[in-house]
Amino acid sequence: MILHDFLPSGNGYKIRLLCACLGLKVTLKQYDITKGETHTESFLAMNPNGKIPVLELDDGECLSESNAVLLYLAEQHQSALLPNNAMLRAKVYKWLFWEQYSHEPNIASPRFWLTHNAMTELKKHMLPDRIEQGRAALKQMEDTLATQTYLVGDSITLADICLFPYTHVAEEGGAYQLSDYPNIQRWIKDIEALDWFIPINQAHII
Ligand SMILES: N[C@@H](CCC(=O)N[C@@H](CS)C(=O)NCC(=O)O)C(=O)O
Repeated sequence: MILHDFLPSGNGYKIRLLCACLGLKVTLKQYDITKGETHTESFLAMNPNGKIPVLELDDGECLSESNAVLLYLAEQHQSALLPNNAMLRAKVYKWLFWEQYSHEPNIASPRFWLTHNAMTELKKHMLPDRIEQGRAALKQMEDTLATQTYLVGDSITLADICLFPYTHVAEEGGAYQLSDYPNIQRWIKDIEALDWFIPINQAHII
């Protein structure tokens, strides 16, 4: 498999983490999204949305949307990261959908604007509201992690693989302080201690 990716991307890192956890061999092909490298004709043929990550399977089929890729790989490998129990599975879905609407736009986007010189007047105007919503999102994770080890109970699931990437770098850009969220800090340390863990800037997976 080939993962079309950009190393600082949390969306790409979700898939790299899952491949590391499942022991899946994947080759990274990197694109500089700051130079528009995902808007070429050949890239748009893989993902008309012009965004990494895209997972290219061995038969040439391409799948985009990080959380769809997580679900596909976990199902293919019948991983316990996607529980069989219908309610637990639905709770995993809940966090994946929540991430795309309530977490990623408020935590990942400001990080990118602030660290990649991508601030515009419009984004400056949007920033305070995004930060307020980002703090509310982190508070929801903080409260959940006060009573359980992981986001869906006491075993790691896809919900944690999905939420870890942008949460652990939330401070980059200066919009958030993780010291305000001690349960999240404990959860980050627990995930970093897992034997298959790889850091966000590691291009070689297994
Ligand atoms: N909802 C998508 C978001 C993907 C996304 O935002 N990708 C960004 C990098 S993290 C990108 O490729 N941006 C380049 C562009 O929009 O030109 C997912 O979860 O995969």
